[in-house]
Amino acid sequence: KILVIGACGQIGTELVSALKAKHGDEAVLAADVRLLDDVPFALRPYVRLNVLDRTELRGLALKEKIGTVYHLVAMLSATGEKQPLAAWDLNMQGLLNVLEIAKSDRIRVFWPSSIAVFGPASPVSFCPQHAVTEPATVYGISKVAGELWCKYYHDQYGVDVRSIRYPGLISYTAQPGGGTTDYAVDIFHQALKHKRYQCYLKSDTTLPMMYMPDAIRATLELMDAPADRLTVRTGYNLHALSFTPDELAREIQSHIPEFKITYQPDYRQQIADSWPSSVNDRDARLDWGWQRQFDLHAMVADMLSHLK
Ligand code: VAH
Repeated sequence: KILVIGACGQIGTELVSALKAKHGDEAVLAADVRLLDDVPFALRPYVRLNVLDRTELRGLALKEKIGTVYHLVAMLSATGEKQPLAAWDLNMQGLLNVLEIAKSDRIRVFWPSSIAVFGPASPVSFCPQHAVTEPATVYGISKVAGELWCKYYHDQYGVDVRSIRYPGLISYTAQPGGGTTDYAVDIFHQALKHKRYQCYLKSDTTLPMMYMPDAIRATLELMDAPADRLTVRTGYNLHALSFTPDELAREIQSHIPEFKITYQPDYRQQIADSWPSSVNDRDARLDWGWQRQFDLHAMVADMLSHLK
C-alpha cells in the first residue's frame, strides 16, 4: 500500500488522485495533521498522522503494510523565514523519521526537494545539477540537508529514496501555502474574481516554474524508473518553464484583456532574488526520459479553463 504524508497540501492533493488512478482507490492511504472531518472525500481513505511521532508513524506503516511513502510535509520558503527553527524541526525530523522506517521496514520513499537548494553563489541560468548550493533560506537549508540525508540512507543502508528539485508549482486544485512562488497561482484567482492583482515580486523576476500535471507525471516516472538508471540520489533538477510576473500577466491578458497587475515587492523579493532563473535538467532527461509538456501558453489556458 502507498502512504502519502502531507496529503492535504498543494502537491499531496494531486498526488493522491494520480496514485489512485494508477493503483486503485484502496491502494493509497492519505495522511496529514488535519482532523478527518476537515478533509475532502477525495482524500479518503485518510488517517490523521503526526509525522514527528516516529512510533505513531512506524505503527501505522506496519499495520497498513506500507511499501512506499510519498513524504510531502514541509514548511515552505516564505513561512520558514518567519519561524526558522520550527521550519527546520518539521522539515528535517519528519524526513528522518520517514527514512528510519524506510531503513527498518524496507519501504521506498519519494521526497520533494526544491530549486531553493540553490543560492546567490549558484549560476543564475541553467543552473547545473551539481552546482554549489548555498541557500539563503531556512527552507533551502533544510532541502540541502534533506537531500544529503536521502543520499546517505541510500548509499549506507540501501534505502530506495528518490527526489526531485521542484520549481514553483502551479495548480488549480489545492492552493500552495507559504511559498515565494505562490503569486503564480493566486494571480489566476484574482484575475478571474477582480480582474486585477497586486504582485509581491518585481515585474522582471524570472523564476523556474512548472504546471502541476507535469510535476505529478515526473514524480510517477521517476518512481517507476529502474533503480540502476538513476545517477542522482540527492534531488533531480527539473526544468519546465521560466517566466516573470510580467510575462505571466501578459499571457493572462490575452484571455482577460482588462486584467491589470500592479507591483508591491515585499520580503519575498529577496528570497526570489537568491534563486536561479532556470536549471539544467540534463540528468533527468538522460536517466529517465524527463520531458516537459506544458509551456506557458498551454498552462495559462488550462488553468483558466478549470477556474472559470
Ligand atoms: C516555495 N513553492 O515557493 C515553493 C518552492 C521553488 C519554490 O520551493 O517555497
